[in-house]
Amino acid sequence: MSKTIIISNRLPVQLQIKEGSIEATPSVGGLATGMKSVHSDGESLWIGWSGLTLEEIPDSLDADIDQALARHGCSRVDLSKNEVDGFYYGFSNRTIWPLFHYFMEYSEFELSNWTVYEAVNRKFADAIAAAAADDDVIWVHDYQLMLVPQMVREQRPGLSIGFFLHIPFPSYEIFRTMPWRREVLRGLLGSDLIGFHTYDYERHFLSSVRRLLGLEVSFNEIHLEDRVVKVDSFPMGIDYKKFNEAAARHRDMKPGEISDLQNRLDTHKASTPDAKFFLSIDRLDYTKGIARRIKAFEYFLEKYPEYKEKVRLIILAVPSRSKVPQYQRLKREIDELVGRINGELSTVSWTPIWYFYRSLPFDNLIDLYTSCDIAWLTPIRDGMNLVAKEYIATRTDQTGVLILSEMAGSANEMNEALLINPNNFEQIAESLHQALNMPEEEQKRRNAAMQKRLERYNVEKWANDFMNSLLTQRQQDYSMVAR
Ligand code: ADQ
Repeated sequence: MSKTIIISNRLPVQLQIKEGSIEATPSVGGLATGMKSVHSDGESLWIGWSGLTLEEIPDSLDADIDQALARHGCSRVDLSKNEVDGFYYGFSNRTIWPLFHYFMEYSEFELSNWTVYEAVNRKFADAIAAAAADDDVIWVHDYQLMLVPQMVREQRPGLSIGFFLHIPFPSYEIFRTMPWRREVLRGLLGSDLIGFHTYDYERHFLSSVRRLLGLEVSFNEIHLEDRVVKVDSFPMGIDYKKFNEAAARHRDMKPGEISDLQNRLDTHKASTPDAKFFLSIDRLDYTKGIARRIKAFEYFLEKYPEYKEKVRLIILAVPSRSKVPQYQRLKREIDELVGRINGELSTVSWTPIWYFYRSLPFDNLIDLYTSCDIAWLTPIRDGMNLVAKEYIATRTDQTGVLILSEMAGSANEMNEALLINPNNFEQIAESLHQALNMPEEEQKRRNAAMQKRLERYNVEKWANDFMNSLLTQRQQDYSMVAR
């Protein structure tokens, strides 16, 4: 029986060395949850980096780590500290990430980082080639591993290979500025199927393939000498049931089960009956537009001073890539903005911004989703944005308003949200005002439509659609060869 091999930069388990022994706990991230239906024991293998560098792994624990990972259906690719620096912090997050999110001025084109990126991609490809049986299906994930499909294809031409990009694919004019643009395209074209979140990203990719490689593209197929590569969009969903049911349980909680955070939120609401909470949740990343959102909040309070002491912005920023200078600068900027605005506007009974810089447990995430009247998510660019979908899924009574940036992939599927341009403060202020005054009936109508869609196009459907499309593509390729 053929198995599926999933490959991503990080494995879906966290390893920790505690008192000389190894602990492996499953991670709760979107990809890990999303792939649950594909990564069922025995029929699949997940290959990735464990999160520990070679220097951090004592020889004495080598075998224990392998065993711990094997119990979760995982196998590791080891990276040295230098490789993590050049491949992950370097090329992936200082070249590709900013460029693909249209932050051209942040993109660094360092040959030394590119060389490490290539070498690490080869490590992953070798690990796949060594582990794969002839009829296995390979699913490679994301921008850290764009050369892997072709590197595997060269060693194992018969394998069925799919690739999914979780971030935007930029327009040709942006993409062409990268010195290694053709190498990256050729790397991706080792796949049988390439998936994107939206049709726009797909279109940008096809345009780059046509213009940079001169290949024949018909509709959504690229014709190579010996194969056809299919390109398609698969908008990623969420585990709708998990969020919806967690919110329902949350609603029925007994007093002793309520978290400190929830108690604080409830106390504030009780003391100011018409108080409203705005919620902002993201990884701390310049693409998410957090600093601009805080400035827009200040602008909103200037324009509508009657909301002072009534609205509160709750910001949850999850620490991310803190070794990259732009992230450190952004952290300082946000700290300063929050400090200044709170310093200038706070009163004895009101702090306009509550700011958490940490990762919160799932239950606290549900506290926030269910307690906040307005989710305000304004990325400058975002491949999809799952937080927007999660917020809607938790609104069991269907109240609540989502204000969402047009620049998030999820805006395509969430037309009932208030869609805004994250650079337009005027429009944002009007949307906040509109959200605060939206009749409950209208909130429910909008959310019901979105919930229906999210429930149907959940993450399991996303994974299954991709896998089915990959399998169909493979069969077509076989029948072409047979002809
Ligand atoms: P991210 O940029 O990480 O993902 P997003 O899609 O919003 O962005 O996913 C974040 C995930 O982290 C959500 O599932 C959320 O629940 C979780 N999370 C957020 N805050 C948390 C907290 N404090 N504690 C614990 N968990 C928290 C990238 C792309 C996106 C794309 C996804 C999936 O940048 O555009 O949607 O991949 O393809």
